[in-house]
Amino acid sequence: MASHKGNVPDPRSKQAVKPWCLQDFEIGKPLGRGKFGNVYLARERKSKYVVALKVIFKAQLRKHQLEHQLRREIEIQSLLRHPNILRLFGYFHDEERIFLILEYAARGELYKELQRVRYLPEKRAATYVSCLAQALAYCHEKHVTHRDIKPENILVDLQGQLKIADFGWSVHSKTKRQTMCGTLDYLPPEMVENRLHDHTVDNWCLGILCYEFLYGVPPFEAESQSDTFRRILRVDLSFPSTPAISAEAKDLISRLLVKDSSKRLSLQKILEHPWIAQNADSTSSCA
Ligand code: N15
Repeated sequence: MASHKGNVPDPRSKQAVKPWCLQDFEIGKPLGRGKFGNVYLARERKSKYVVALKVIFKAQLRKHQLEHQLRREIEIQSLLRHPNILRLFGYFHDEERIFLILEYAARGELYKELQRVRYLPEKRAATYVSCLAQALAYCHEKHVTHRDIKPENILVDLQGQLKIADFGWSVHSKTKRQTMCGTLDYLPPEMVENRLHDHTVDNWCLGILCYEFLYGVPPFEAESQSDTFRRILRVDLSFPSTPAISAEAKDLISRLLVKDSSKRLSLQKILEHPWIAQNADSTSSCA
C-alpha cells in the first residue's frame, strides 16, 4: 500500500488526495463473520496488494451505540506501528457501511494452529512470548493497554510472525469458547473482582497465554464460569506432569500469574528471564 504513486492516497497521510472506495478493491472469500459485519480477503486493484477488508454495518453500530468507541479504536489503531501488531492501513465508508483496510495474515488464527498441534515446543512458545512481550511493551509506551491477547485475538502471517489483532469488535469466526458465553480464562483477578486495573493486566494475560502454549489448555479452565472465577481469585495454579515442561518455563508462568498486580514480572524482566533468554529464537525476528 505504501508504494502507491500518482493520485492514489498514501494510507499514512491524514489528508489523502483521494479517499479509498469499494471500487478500488476486488473482493474474495470471507475470512470471518461477526455481529457487526464480515471480513473478506481483498486485493487493491492497482497495486495488487492483498488485504483483509472488514465491513461494519452502520445500523448495527448505531443500534449498540458504538460509533464513538469505533472512532476511538480507529484512532488508537492508526497510531500503532509494530511488526507484531496487525496494521490498520485505512478506512472508508458508504451510506450503510464502514470499511476497514486491515493487514492480511495468510496463516490465519493462532487458536486454530494451537488446536491442530495441541501444544507448542518450548522454543516456539518462548519465541512467541518474547515477540508478544515486545509488542505489548510498545503498546504500553504509547499508553495503550489491554490488547486482549488470547489465542483467538492473534493471527499468523506467511512468515509465521504473530500479529495481535483486536477482535473486540468480534467480527471473526466464533470459537467454541466464545460462543459459550465468552471466555473468562484470560481475566486477571482484579478484573474478575471489577477492581481498578492497569497495564499489568497484559502481563497476567501473557502468563495465561504462555501456559496455554505449553499445555494446550488455559490454567484455570473449569466446568462452570463460577469455578473458573474461584480458581482465578485463588490463583489455583498447577502444572500437569505431561507434557513435561522445564522448571524455567514454570518459573516464568508463576512470576506472571501473581494476584498482586504490582508484583508481576515486568515486560522487560520477561525478556531477561532465563527461559526466554535461552529458548527464544532471536534470529526469527519479531522486530
Ligand atoms: C477499529 C479497529 C481497527 C479495531 C478493531 N479491530 C479489528 O477490526 C481487528 N480485526 C482484524 N477484525 C478483524 C480482523 C481480521 C483481520 C480478521 C481476519 C484476518 C485479518 N487479517 N487476516 C485475517 C485472516 N487471515 C486468514 C487466513 C486463513 C483463515 C482466516 C484468516 N483470517
